[in-house]
Amino acid sequence: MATHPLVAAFQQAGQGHVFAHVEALNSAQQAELLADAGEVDLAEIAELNRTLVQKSAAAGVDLSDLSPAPYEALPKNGGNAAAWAEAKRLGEEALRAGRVAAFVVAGGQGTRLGYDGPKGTYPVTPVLKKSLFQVFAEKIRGAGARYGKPLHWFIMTSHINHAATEAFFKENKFFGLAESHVHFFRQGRMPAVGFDGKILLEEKHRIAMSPDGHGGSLRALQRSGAVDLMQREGIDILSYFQVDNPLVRFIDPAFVGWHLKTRSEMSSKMVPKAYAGEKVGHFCTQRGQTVVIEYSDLPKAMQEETDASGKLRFVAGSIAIHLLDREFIRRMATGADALPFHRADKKIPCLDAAGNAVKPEKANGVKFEMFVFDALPFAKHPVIIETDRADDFSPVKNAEGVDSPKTCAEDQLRQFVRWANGNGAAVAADATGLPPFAFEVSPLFGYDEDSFAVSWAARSPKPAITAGAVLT
Ligand code: UD2
Repeated sequence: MATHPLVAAFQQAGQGHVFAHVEALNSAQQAELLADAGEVDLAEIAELNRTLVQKSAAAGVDLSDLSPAPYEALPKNGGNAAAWAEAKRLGEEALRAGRVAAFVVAGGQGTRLGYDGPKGTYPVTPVLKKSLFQVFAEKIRGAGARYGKPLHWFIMTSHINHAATEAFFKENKFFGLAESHVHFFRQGRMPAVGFDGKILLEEKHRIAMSPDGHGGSLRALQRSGAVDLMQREGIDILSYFQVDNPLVRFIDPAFVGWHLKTRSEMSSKMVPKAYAGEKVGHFCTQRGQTVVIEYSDLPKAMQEETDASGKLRFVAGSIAIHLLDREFIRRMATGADALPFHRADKKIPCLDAAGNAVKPEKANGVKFEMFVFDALPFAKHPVIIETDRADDFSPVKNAEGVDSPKTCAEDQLRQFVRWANGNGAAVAADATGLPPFAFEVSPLFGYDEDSFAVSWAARSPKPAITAGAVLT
């Protein structure tokens, strides 16, 4: 073992301590440690130590020359109605041609929600308590039926939840989707380091490794063969969304159309921020490029800055909904351009030099993550479009309060009421649009305003909307 080339490489890189306890390990454990070590790019870690770890925590984010990014406003907010209609037409054509696939990033740990299990298995709908994964699966089925082309769905997991995610789909018979159209792949991992740059051990036979951030999806898509599969299937647009947001319209013809007509390599949806300090990224322009500055990196004064009319200046919030061009993904994954890493200081359970377990009270090390929105500056012609928050964004992030299961279920209900009442139903609702009882619309009945209207028109008599009703 002492002569293994990996051990020598770690020693040479000043990381030899990773193998300090190797003599106490049995052969299976030694193999596990070697497998972990084999995943580590020592040159990359050395570079990150130099550029991120040995600097102050705030270093690394360039805030110079920032201005608010332009975006295509919705027609009701002054946008060009004819251009939006044309975009929708183009997007529908692309969907009918099967050029779009869905892609959810579901590798995160979901610690804030305090839920043990893959976040996609979390129950969210108001009556049937369908899981997030079921909601997405049924939206995909609904869209496949509407456009006459079953969509492919890519699901990125991490080493922490991969097996449990696959098992959940199997148990639920893929929620009626063809198994051949659902593709799971695991994202990459990065080792955590102490503030001294030394790689941390989780156990004597295990390096403290964590998912490499949702930006890791670009290289994982390429590595897993997803990009090649897209090419074989004639898919050139990947619709990216997060696992925590059941409202997301990831099959949105107008969005696809804007992406196509501007020849964009990466497109994003924005909502005007609900309040200055909302925890979303900010779309900005920096020396001619589109960038996203995360809420934690934009100084409070800039978050709160207003223009002459009193409106927030940096108003465009990123809700993590993007379209990615297939060949752009390939280029980002294999070419010279690479996403930067961000540093996150965390409490990382680990072993001390003597091999004793440490449960830190405060941050004791650094995790490295890539963010997918950092691809925007590399994309040609990126376009940002406005969307209605009520129709695209109500994530489940916290157990209580904002962005909780309660607010998310209420936002789903408000959406169902808008759809129903927009088609002549007369569901009572309070001033915020919330009905006095829970009911539910299956995505198979309607997954957006248009598909709902089609199903509603086809029904005679019209479905009764009462407490506990499920439109399916
Ligand atoms: C993200 C955005 C924020 C805003 C918000 C909207 C970042 C850094 N911030 O904040 O700007 O758009 O979402 O809801 O993205 N994930 C992986 N692998 C990883 C890490 C995360 O798949 O290694 C997935 C995770 O499963 C989830 C998504 O990425 O679907 C977002 O992760 P988060 O909950 O850490 O992001 P959040 O809420 O801090």
